[in-house]
Amino acid sequence: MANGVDQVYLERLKDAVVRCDLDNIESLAKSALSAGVDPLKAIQMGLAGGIREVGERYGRGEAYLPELVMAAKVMQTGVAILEPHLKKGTNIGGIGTVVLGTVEGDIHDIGKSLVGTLLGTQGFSVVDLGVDVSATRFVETVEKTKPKMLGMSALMTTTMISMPEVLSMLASKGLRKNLIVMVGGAPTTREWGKEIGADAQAGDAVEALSLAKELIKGR
Ligand code: B1M
Repeated sequence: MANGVDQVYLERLKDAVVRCDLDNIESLAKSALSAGVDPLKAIQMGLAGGIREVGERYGRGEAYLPELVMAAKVMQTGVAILEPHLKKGTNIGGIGTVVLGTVEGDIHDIGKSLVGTLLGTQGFSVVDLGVDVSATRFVETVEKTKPKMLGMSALMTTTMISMPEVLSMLASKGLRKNLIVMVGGAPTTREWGKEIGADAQAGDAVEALSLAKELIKGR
């Protein structure tokens, strides 16, 4: 739950993304930190709320691509100020390696990067392959780095369909058995995760972190 001061900042951050206010986002994010707003809350409930709103407008044809690009830039600028202040755990890098990437044909990286950052602050060693990652590259990286978990992100209904391809390529190379596979991104669901044979699907970065910890503990 957000208190009154938090609520004011969360609204302002959200509003700054919706209005594409690149000039003031840095100072606003810094003021939110000085006022004691939790940086994760500021990202998830403030900035991300704004980008979702712009995305919905875009989906309804009420906003255009340049606005989407600009709003994403505002969000990324805010995230860059807030991220270094995310609370860190004590076991940095010690829990195990996670290979992470956005699937082929998809260049959305804000949510995936947030998942990576959060895992990184809480003890995972993260190999972030970036965006537009081919199935072959995912599989080769798993082969090389032997991670405990592979995480795939997709933001589009048209790109999430490459997730099962990665899973079957992993299986055919005998790499699936000891690997936890997590999928995520706005169009993915629990049902989708089950259908394609992933071990987990997470709706946001906080859930991704707790599921990853739980699954790794259970191995
Ligand atoms: Co794009 N875009 N976009 N876009 N964009 C969507 C996804 C869309 C739903 C907008 C809409 O129409 N309403 C739509 C997809 C429709 C579909 O499904 N087919 C869309 C489209 C169509 C496009 C283009 C095709 C537009 C065009 O060029 N005509 C194009 C695609 C290019 C490509 O990929 N090939 C495009 C481009 C862009 C921008 C570059 C402008 C920008 C991305 C900038 C960037 O990432 N660097 C952008 C943005 C910003 C969006 C929306 C508005 C917001 C995405 C975002 O950053 N959210 C998006 C609408 C939406 O999602 N509602 C939209 C904030 C972020 C914190 O949340 O990414 O959901 P999210 O991540 C969350 C969870 O999903 C979860 O945790 C994260 C943090 O809490 N999660 C995981 C994510 N990955 C996970 C992995 C896990 C676990 C959890 O485990 C591994």
